Amino acid sequence: MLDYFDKTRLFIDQKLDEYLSLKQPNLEGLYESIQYTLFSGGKRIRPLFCLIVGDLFNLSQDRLAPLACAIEMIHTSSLIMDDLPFMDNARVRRGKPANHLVYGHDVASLASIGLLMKAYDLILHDPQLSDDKKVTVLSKLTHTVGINGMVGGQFVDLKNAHDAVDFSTLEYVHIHKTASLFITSAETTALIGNPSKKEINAITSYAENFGFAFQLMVDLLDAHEKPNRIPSCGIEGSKELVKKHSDAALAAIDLFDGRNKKLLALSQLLLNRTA
Ligand code: GRG
Repeated sequence: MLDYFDKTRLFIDQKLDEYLSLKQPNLEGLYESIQYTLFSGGKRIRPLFCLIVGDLFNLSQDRLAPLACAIEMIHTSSLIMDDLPFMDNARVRRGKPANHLVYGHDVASLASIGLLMKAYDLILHDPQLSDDKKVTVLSKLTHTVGINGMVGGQFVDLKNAHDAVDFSTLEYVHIHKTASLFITSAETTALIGNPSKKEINAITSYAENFGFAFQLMVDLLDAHEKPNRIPSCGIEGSKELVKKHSDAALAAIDLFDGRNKKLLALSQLLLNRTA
């Protein structure tokens, strides 16, 4: 299974490289900044998620490449913006200096917006998607990034950055900032495969629970730096919550019995991480 993940990551990297190769010499510095964060060792979970869900609906990796890469571009765009001094003010991302410390705040901001727009552009120009599907996918993506999605989640997170937050605020932040992009990765992919109502509900429930558990895990791993992001139930309570939501995620995909091994493996891989 690890072999499958590695090969699929390689495929995603090749496609990202293809979609974002420099074509105009005067934009060299902008492309460098984009590529710096896009190829700095991200785990590629969201595009992997797309391709694995696509497998359930017999959608080939080639067919899903634009969507999978668009979602990784949105994710990368959000990381570059999140690290800026007026946001999370992070100096390090994936063990390397944050984008703005290498390329400046001006270029990093443009790289973030450029990547976001490139994501939408990829979907708009995907020759394998019908116009109807393009509208469905784009409306889900724009909603996910927008005020009632990642932007809203980030806003609530920033405004409570120095306080211990109650559980419903934490839940709002986790669902909007993090789980929403997982949910949309899974839902948009499934929608391309014309799922039944039961199938789409199962996929959504998996992604929602997985995304929530994933952010709780990230916060547990970061507990020494950001202790106020641990729910009031404490470290042990938080670990139980991770277990509860990962169990719920796995239960949701029982429906795909026999075909859900990759989704099971992906959750195990991520929820058992120690770094
Ligand atoms: C410009 C798209 C966009 C959004 C604006 C800045 C912002 C609003 C939202 C920030 C959202 C954010 C940074 C969420 C954190 C999500 C998260 C858990 C990131 C880490 O994900 P991994 O572990 O990262 O998948 P890698 O490094 O593997 O790619």
